[in-house]
Amino acid sequence: MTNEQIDLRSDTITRPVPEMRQVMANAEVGDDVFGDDPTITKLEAATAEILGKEAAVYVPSGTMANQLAVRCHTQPGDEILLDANAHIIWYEAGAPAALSGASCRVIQGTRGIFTVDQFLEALRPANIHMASTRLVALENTHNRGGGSVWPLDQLTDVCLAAREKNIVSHLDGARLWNASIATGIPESDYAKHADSVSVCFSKGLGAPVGSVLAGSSIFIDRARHFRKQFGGGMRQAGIIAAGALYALRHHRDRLKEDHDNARKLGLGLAEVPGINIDSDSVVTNLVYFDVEHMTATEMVLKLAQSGVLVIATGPSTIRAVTSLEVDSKDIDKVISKIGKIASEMNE
Ligand code: TLP
Repeated sequence: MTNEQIDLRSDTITRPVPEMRQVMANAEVGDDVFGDDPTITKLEAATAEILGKEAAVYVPSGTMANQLAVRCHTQPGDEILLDANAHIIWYEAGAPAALSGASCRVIQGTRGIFTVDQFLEALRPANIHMASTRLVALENTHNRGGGSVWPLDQLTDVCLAAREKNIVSHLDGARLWNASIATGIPESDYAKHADSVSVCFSKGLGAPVGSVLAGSSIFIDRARHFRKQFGGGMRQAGIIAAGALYALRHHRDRLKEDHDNARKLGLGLAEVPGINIDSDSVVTNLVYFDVEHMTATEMVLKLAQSGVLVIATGPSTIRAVTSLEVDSKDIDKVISKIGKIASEMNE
């Protein structure tokens, strides 16, 4: 990656800042499979506290955190209910079926968010022919929903209705930090009625590796067993956990900058002929827009030639993600480069 490039492919591209690298280099470590890594223990405790949960376990990725939740909450043959655009369905390589023998049934939410009525309507009657719905999974913020944020009441209603129906709930909070910064609602309020919650340090928070899964102590003990089974037991991983701990302490508040930059990009793109975007829909750090007169892939290639990296998420849809790797001046450049390409296509 050259310095001239502006990388908006994801917030996963964020690299550790010098202070973070310093604390990583100096981290106290031990064998975490034996429970001996003090830095990991500290990270797990700090994260559990922020989320208001009894316990937490550090894992290599958001995917593993979600899939441990699926594995712990379901038996082979069980069914998971989730929004049709959920990360668990789109980007986790078919893991519920492969690793847990669980099937997914989708609810057509709006920007990734569904109502308690939609949830209740999706429930199956008790009948020997049917799969048992065991788990409902929610995502906040919602990635393919455009970084949308669940209204707290709506999320709470779904979790409580699920509990009443003897269905457990999991919150994919890879970007829960962004939801909290956008609304001022603490992470623990979003997590309160979910049986488990996963959060990532390697996205907007800027740590190089890692996620945490949190829940009750009994649930986390089970998750530790399956983490080992999935090959996610790490040894002196305090080195990377130190980066996550640094991110937790120092990088949450600065997510507001990413949101401001995303909003600026959304507003700027709304003025570009040939680009379709509802700029009001940009509420966190993810910006989705549609191109006219060309395919998304063509736009992605032309932008890459001009030093701007984004990804196509549909035939005419593009995602751009702001992070600590880009600043407000970069956003001006991106708007003008997209404007130039779009106007050449309109000619
Ligand atoms: N999302 C990545 C890609 O996988 C698409 C990205 O660039 O946005 N939950 C949500 C909501 C996510 O957005 C992601 C990562 C994950 C889970 C998985 O995290 P990792 O990549 O650490 O397995």
